[in-house]
Amino acid sequence: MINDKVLAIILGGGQGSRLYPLTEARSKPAVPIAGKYRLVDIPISNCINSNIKRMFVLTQFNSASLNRHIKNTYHFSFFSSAFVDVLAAEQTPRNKGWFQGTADAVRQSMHHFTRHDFDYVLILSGDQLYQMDYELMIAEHVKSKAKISIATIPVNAKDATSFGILKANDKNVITSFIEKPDAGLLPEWTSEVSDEMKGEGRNYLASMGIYIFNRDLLIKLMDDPSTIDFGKEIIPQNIDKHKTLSYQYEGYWTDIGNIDSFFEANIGLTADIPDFDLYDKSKRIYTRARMLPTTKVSGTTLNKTVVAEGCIISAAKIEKSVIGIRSRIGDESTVINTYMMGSDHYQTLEDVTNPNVNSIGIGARCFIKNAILDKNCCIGDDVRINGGPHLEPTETDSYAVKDGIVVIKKGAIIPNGFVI
Ligand code: ADQ
Ligand code: ADP
Repeated sequence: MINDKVLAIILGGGQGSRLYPLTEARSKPAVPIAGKYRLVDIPISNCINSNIKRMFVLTQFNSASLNRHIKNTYHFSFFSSAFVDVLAAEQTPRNKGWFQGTADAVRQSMHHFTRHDFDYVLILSGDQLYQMDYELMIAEHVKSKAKISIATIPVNAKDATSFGILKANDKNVITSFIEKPDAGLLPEWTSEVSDEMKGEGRNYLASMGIYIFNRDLLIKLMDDPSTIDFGKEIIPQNIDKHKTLSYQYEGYWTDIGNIDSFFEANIGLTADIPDFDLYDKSKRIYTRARMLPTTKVSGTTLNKTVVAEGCIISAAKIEKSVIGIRSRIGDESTVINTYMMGSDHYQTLEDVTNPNVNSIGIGARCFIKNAILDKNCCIGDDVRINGGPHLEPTETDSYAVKDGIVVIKKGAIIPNGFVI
């Protein structure tokens, strides 16, 4: 089977601080999403669902929570060749430290890959929300005898400046590529897209940052240490030299690399029919099996809300929110448009009733709107958090405001009556 010849490399994140403060104490792939998953579960699940069984996750630093999550989640049969290995940037006599960019990350880890038997490398981003069958893309790549393939998606002019934009001929071979063009250049970069996409104003073909390379070519390209990034150097420098295919995808796909898009993607799960479908058996998203008890709710009006396992909720109202595992929300509280990640453990009954111990979760009579509450936060009673564009960007020890969204840091203690 062709997929046995594929090695997947998941780019887990650079030094970038776009998801800060969620990445203050953990590496990006370990950031919790959708109430019970981690970012890295998305590309790993897509690989498993596409019958790709060998995966490396490249990360800038070795976080305990990422290793624990991978170790506790992805158990493969003793008789299977499947694995998920985390490779953190390491100091060696040749490499002095951090990965400088995406291509540099792959270059520095090349010696780990070449030990394996493979013909194709599938390179994936670690911060995108989508469900894609890579098997189809690999089949197109092999059929067309391309050396490189790039998954592409039509986008509108507003988004086009944040992506690699390309043009392809009628055989889907890429003829030109520009990384994140200035708005002024856009008129030269429109493509022929389907009527449906045209109707939505999506006239530009963007790179999804998902690449297939033939093994020999990747090894050769990684020999040149001056190339740092795929989007900035490797792709633009090689489309003329090696046949590069555009594999067009029109399903749901979104980049969740910053706080704003991360927040929107999570809250998007509360829609009647979410774009990202967690309820499709054939596209299952895997995560750690935790054996948590059921969620208990009393006296709460829940509207368009997703609640994970093991929660204890007695709030007045929760609306358009994602409530993560083991969350506790107290009497008469209101939570609107909020992603609460939940907690790593339960406190004992004595702790919960002891006024001298901070309770994990949201206390009584709180009002929380437009916020992300990282894990294990202790929000006291009568706290008011009202995020929105009226708030200036700011940061304290316990919270940050980014794009008007209030992010309460992991384990932060917000005292009774506090107002943001
Ligand atoms: P960006 O997303 O801006 O554009 P980049 O910052 O290189 O590109 O990130 C790509 C992926 O690699 C992300 O998952 C990121 O976290 C990870 N990453 C970045 N630096 C890394 C490092 N040093 N070590 C490990 N992982 C790292 C890219 C392409 C565009 C394309 C968009 C689509 O360059 O052409 O349109 O992706 O999202
Ligand atoms: P994150 O990546 O969200 O920061 P971690 O993976 O580091 O989280 O922490 C989650 C793990 O920590 C879980 O395995 C949980 O069992 C454990 N844990 C954290 N704090 C406690 C605690 N106070 N008591 C028991 N277990 C804890």
